[in-house]
Amino acid sequence: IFEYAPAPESRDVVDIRPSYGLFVNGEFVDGSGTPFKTVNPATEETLAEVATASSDDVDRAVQAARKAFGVWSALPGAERAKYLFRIARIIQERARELAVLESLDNGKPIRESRDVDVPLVAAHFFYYAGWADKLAYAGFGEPRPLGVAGQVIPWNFPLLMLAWKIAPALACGNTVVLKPAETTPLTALVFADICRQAELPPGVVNIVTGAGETGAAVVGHPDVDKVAFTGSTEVGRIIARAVAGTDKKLTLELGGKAANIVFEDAAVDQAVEGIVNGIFFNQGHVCCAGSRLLVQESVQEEVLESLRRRLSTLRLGDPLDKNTDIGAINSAEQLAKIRSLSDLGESEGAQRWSPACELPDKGFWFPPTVFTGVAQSHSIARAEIFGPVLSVLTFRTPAEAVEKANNTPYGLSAGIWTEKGSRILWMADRLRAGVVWANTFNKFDPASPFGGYKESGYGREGGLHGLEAYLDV
Ligand code: TXE
Repeated sequence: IFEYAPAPESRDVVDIRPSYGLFVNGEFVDGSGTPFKTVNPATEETLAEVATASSDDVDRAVQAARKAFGVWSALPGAERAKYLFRIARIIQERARELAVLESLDNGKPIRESRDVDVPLVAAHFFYYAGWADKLAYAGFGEPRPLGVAGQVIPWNFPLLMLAWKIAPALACGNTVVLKPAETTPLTALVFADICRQAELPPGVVNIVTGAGETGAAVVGHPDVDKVAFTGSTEVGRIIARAVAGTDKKLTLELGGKAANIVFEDAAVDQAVEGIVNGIFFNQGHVCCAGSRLLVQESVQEEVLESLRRRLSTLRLGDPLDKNTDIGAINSAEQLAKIRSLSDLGESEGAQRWSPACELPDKGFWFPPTVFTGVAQSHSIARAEIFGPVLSVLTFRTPAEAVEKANNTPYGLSAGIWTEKGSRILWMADRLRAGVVWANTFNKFDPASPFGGYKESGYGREGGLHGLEAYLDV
């Protein structure tokens, strides 16, 4: 499963067309809304013009999915599995193209899109292909697909979020209308081409591009049976309201403000790697990012000193350079949000530090940033910044660590660094988070369920639990 494509050297491996249409009923078609531009956030150059789906276009996509549902849901699971395996293999074959395009449209380092995103995308299709013919043995009684799934995804892991949503939906026999984020639509459209290449029956997967209005049209369409959303808590609330009082099923995966908790007995070098990976992976555009470091007071100085040294070795720059650790911020809007929350952190009294690092003239960039002297009441300890910004707090006892870690409206993930196994279990029992990592962070596996407590949403994606969202029992 984890066969990597050779390292991509340049953007020559992708053939970006000047304009892209919607993917409806197995074909690329024009949209009736005003097209929008998608830009490379590292250079601000326009990559392509992309169609906007109006509510009529969304209606056509939903009708295509409805029609395809009859055929797709009637196929034996083993037949659906063949398509999913085929899609997974084509993703591997086209891995270089997908990784380069993902880095161009999103700004993430190629090392991440090549070694993390794209292999995980293929792994999710392999994993759910394996379930397609075993649902009846998995404790679901007589499992029945729900119908048409309307799925709206964000820009931080464009292809991976698509895989999390489409792979389980198809394995269970549902059909899909998916809307990618407006700043990162391109890999979803290449995925549409992969569906064609795999000869997936027309209408089983439909991709409608556009902004929030297009997403609202998908969510609000009366013939959509299930809504799955990943994105901001604000939009999650709007969607929950739109779905309330209908018979649609809903899963939400929203924001986070995870605590990464380092005890005095932790292996410091390993913990520092985990802190760096926790908040600087993907420029911190990660819903489960370890954005709050809780470090035990007795080792605070040692950990911070080692963290500063490590951060001074990170390389920020061209996402397509294989040596780059930190790429571009996805959009001007996101950069403005990161800047304003960081400025607020400073004005509220926390101390700001970044390693010496030159930012390119063009594009959207923000240096890795660490705030110390952060109090729980500070905005940077509460709000999801969704950028490369770490807020450091301290604790003395395990009980205080639990209390501080849980002092957030979110509950998506948490990390624990300690050599004591009993402490890991004690902490994991008390942390109100859907995922708790021990001596690692941001580790994903298609067999593991992922999802939040509290304002981080509800429902699980991944693993056996990820199937529940797409089945009636
Ligand atoms: O998210 P939005 P944005 C958080 C993060 C970030 C903030 C804003 O803190 O800074 O949200 O990001 C579609 N009906 N996360 O503005 O708006 C939209 O087109 C239906 C956390 O990008 O929630 C896009 O496809 N759909 C997060 C998707 O929703 C609507 C990932 C997400 O966009 C809609 C991203 C509407 N009314 C941001 N309005 C995570 N949990 O990983 C917008 N959309």
